[in-house]
Amino acid sequence: MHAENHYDESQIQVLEGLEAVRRRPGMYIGSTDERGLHHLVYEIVDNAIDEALAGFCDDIQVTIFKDGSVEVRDNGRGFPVGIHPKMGRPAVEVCLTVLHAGGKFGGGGYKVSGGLHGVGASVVNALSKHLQVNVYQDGKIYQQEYERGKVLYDLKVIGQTERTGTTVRFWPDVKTGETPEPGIFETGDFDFDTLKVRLREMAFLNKGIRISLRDERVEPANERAYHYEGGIRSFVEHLNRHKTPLFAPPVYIEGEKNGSTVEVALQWNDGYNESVFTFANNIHTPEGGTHLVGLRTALTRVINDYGRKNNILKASDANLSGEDVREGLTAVVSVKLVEPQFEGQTKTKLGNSEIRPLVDSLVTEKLTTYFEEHPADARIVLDKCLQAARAREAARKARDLTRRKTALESASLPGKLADCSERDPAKCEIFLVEGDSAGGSAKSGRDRHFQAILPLRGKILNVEKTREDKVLSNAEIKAMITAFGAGFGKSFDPAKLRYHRIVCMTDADVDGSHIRILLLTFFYRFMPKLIEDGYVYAARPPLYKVTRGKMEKYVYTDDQLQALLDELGRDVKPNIQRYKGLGEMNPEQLWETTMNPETRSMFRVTLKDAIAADEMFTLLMGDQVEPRREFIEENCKLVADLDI
Ligand code: TTJ
Repeated sequence: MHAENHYDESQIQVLEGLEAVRRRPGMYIGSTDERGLHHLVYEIVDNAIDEALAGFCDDIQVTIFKDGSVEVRDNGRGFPVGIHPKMGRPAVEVCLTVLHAGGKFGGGGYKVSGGLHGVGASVVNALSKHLQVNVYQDGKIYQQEYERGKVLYDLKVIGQTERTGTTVRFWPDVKTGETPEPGIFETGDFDFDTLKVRLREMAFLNKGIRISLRDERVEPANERAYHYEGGIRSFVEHLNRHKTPLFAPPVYIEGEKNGSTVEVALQWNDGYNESVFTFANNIHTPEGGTHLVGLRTALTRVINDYGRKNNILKASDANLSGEDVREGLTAVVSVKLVEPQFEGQTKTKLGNSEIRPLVDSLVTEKLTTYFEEHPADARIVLDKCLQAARAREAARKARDLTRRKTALESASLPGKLADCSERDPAKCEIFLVEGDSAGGSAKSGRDRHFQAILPLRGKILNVEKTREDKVLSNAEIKAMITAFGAGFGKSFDPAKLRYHRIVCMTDADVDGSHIRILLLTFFYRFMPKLIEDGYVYAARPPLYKVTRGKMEKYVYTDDQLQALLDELGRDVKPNIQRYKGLGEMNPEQLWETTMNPETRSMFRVTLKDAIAADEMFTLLMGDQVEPRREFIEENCKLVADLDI
């Protein structure tokens, strides 16, 4: 009697808990858009990763099915099926129906708090219209199913098996427009590439685990498998794969203290960018934190000490700055700790203070040893840092010049700029137009009240292959910085932007898209917030004008053209004008097709995440010609990546 009451009560709590998840899904998985949907997969995979980190599983398979479901399968011990003493139900059922229950079975290990991971498998269950779990253990296959978090039947044995492991398959609850169950997610469309990138990252961060992804929605099925014995060493090699490293393989540093583990891999390349990615408990921490500070402090100290000791830095030389020693550095820091504290605006900054001295002392000791044992590598790195210091001094002078001009405000606006009269930045647009003739048409065609035109001459500088001082002395770059009015680099301030829409207006051909990429590369490296905060757009000029009698239509893609021709029928011959460039359009046409907010179509440029973006710009603009050519040839792919 007493036991029964207790059971009822806990069941009511369970249902209330999962109901809360369904009522406010955003609180648990961040959002109900594409991101939130993919989060369901990561949450389930995290459970399997924990079993792998405990040393009992080395294979995780993820499958996307035609019916919209995803399955995650591991070869661990199999989730416990015994009766949970407090809940009086099988442990696996408790894990899938009680909020935050997951960790309680693990006993030790790295539990994630904050961020969005680690909310528990029950959250996935609550947000799935159906979920099935299979446990392979002690020769038996156990199974249980749920509907929107509610148990459909008691855990049962459905067969025999030789293997052990856990398999979860779930069907996300997607909005259908039907009542009474309106659904949770705006979309149920899993993106293979998004999952691929994250699962590969997981394989890098957890060495030795094989993680595979299979997409059965296409025929033949699309498959990828990731398995890195080198862990984050392989990650750094991967990030540098289109660059020219100064030495190989990457330096690898590993250590442990009071149950926290630290791994660092680093390798310089001959480029100018810093690509340092930090993780805590497998969660990317783009806001940085104590692990990043520890690495930076150690790097600056070790390199300066080595330079002094070996007389590479002379007594009259100033110390190398942090920026100098990080020029061309690619590094990954991964820490795993028992109680991570996530801070910052997006809860992606590691706060644990004990981690800073731990990373600092490990890197100091191991990197010093590496330099002593590899003096030739040390020499190349120090020469690179010294060059960076000299270039930075030159850049500072160039920057001061640019700044002094910006201080003069409108008086120093570039001469080529045809500004608008409106003063409220939120209403203003600036079109960056390739070539003088298109610039001329745009100037006459625009609405001068809120649209400004900045014509850009010739090729835009490739900032990926140019040091900062040269970049800042380039006329087109200077014109953009002054016209935008918000500065650049660390002092970039979006609050000072003079236009809230910055529109790249280039020809609809390969050259045009190349120029657009050069512009985006400049924004990404010198004012990344411009892209992150959504100020950058790509105009979409038409490819053709089709006329027949009085009918006149602008066509933006080859598919559209085909559709229109089909619609018009075969026997009638319309007149098809192909636009080779913006310059061929008269001002009225340019206004109508590309600039008039009522009739134009344009893309906002977005970047999925920093690692993918960094890779993309390196690939597009870096030293290695072959991959870039391939990429530009597959141009539509670029549009898919960049434009939404
Ligand atoms: C817990 O401690 C006893 C042995 O099993 C440990 C455990 O949690 N194992 C475990 C959980 N392995 N795999 C999972 C798991 C895998 C998937 C795909 C989904 C979920 C919810 C859990």
